[in-house]
Amino acid sequence: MPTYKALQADNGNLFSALRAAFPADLDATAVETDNRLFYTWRDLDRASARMANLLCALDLPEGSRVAVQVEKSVEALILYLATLRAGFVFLPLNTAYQSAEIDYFIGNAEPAVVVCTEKNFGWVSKIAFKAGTKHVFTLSENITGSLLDRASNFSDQHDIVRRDSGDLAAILYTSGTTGRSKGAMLTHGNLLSNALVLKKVWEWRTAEQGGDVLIHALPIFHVHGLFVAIHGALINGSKMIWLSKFDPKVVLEKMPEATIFMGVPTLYVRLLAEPGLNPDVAKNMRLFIAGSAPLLIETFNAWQTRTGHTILERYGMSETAMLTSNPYDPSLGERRGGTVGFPLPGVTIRVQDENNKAVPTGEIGAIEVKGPNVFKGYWRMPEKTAEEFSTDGFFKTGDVGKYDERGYITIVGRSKDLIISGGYNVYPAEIEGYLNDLPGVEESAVIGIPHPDFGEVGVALLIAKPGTVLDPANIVASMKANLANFKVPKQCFVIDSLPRNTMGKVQKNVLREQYAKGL
Ligand code: MLC
Ligand code: AMP
Repeated sequence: MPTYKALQADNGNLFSALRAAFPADLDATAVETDNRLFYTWRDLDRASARMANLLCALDLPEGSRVAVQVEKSVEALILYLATLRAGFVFLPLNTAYQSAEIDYFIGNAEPAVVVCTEKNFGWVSKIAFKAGTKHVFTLSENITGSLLDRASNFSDQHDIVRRDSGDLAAILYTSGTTGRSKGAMLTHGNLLSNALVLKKVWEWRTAEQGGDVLIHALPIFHVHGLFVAIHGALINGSKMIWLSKFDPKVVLEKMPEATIFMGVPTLYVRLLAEPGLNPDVAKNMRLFIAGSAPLLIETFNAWQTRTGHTILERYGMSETAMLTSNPYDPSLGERRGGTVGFPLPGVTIRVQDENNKAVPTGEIGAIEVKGPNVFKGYWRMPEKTAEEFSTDGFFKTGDVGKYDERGYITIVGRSKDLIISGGYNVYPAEIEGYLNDLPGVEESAVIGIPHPDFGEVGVALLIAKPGTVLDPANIVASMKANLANFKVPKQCFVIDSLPRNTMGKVQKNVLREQYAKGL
């Protein structure tokens, strides 16, 4: 009888590769949760089969999007796997998004299926049905909801739907410096190539090699928690300790049972604030990985002192998954704090000047990338896609950096006007657009300033219309009611005028200097 691996080998569906990597012992624990639930590999297989059968029974057109805004749970992970295995396109949405934001994403992506929490069903389903979505299911973190009820009627056997590596697997929305959010279209091949390359360079250990155990403490609606962490564990048949929410005390409690941890810099800052962080608690750990935002050298050094481990920093983005990594294997070089390491095998990175010529080593320029990990383009935005690629096919990341003489890359800034706060991206243009539409606001500028916990946070500067008095507290309340909470600037000041250059452009660098110590 042909083996499972042989049967699936010629299927480009990412789930096929993940499933083939499940360990031989399907009754071993695949996921353990913070409330002591244990899911075996067989559970993941059967539950994703049931959900995939449900999705397939809906008779959806090929390429249908499944938009999901639910709290983190193992069932949400199973929904992701089921969407892949049924051959549809997964569209994860941050749980902080409010109705205007969800209205845009659903209107733009036109998903055939929307899954939301039971609590939000009223307003989300209204938006979805208005946009033409036929099926709205619920899924709540306490393992209830119509999705699970309906799926329970289906078989737990399912043949993985065939997909080519160039077919879409996911759309991740990422905002732009101007205009609305863009959906980055990632293929099965993009995601699989990245998972395989990270397996190799981070030397993940399969069950047969003693097995890695990952503490999964990140949200699962962005590249870091959804792809890097989940694919990393699954493609190695490694167990995950699944935390519904990041809590430094729980991470420390679980650390002795784990070997790998991944976090945005804020997670490391918060762990360092715990007196219980010491070499003993981290003695079974093999690897600490950081990314999504710049890791301060102070954090990198403090981690070494407190745990004896050197954090491995890597760099990526929604459009490309992971691009670079510091070396895991010391024979390839040390992990250099303040750098994001070398381009991953198969990924080409160049640093260009404003005339599109490569800058010499050590000089700063625009980071551009080419490789099997680079996305297919922005959903229904061919012109925007064309703008973001060079004529010879490199994607323009919007990050600014340099190579050193040993080939390490350092990111020194961004040409895109973007604030990265606690690992979440906040686009000033979006917040300014909202503020400028408020009554009494003449104009506004949103800037990022350094913050000890979130790395960077937003500050809003407002100019009132003549004869109007603006109340910053009311403005903050209005933003909180309408925007995802992490986007709301931590402070709001009403000032007389914005500094401008001779071209009339607001000088955000001047404002940043002025307000750097604002909090
Ligand atoms: C929460 N708050 C934030 C915030 N997170 N403010 C600014 N920036 C953030 N990131 C605010 C809320 O608005 C709220 O304020 C208050 O903090 C408490 O909210 P909370 O939800 O209880 O916060 P907490 O659980 O402490 O969350 C902090 C966090 C979280 C760091 C754990 O932000 C997080 O999980 N970040 C990880 C993001 C991530 O996964 N990024 C990967 C992107 S992928 P108020 O005023 O409303 O009470 C990517 C590519 C790559 O970039 O390379 O990986
Ligand atoms: P996103 O679009 O949410 O995926 O965010 C991607 C952006 O996060 C990148 O373009 C970088 O600006 C930033 N980023 C990711 N990893 C790092 C890192 N290690 N250091 C600095 N910036 C990073």
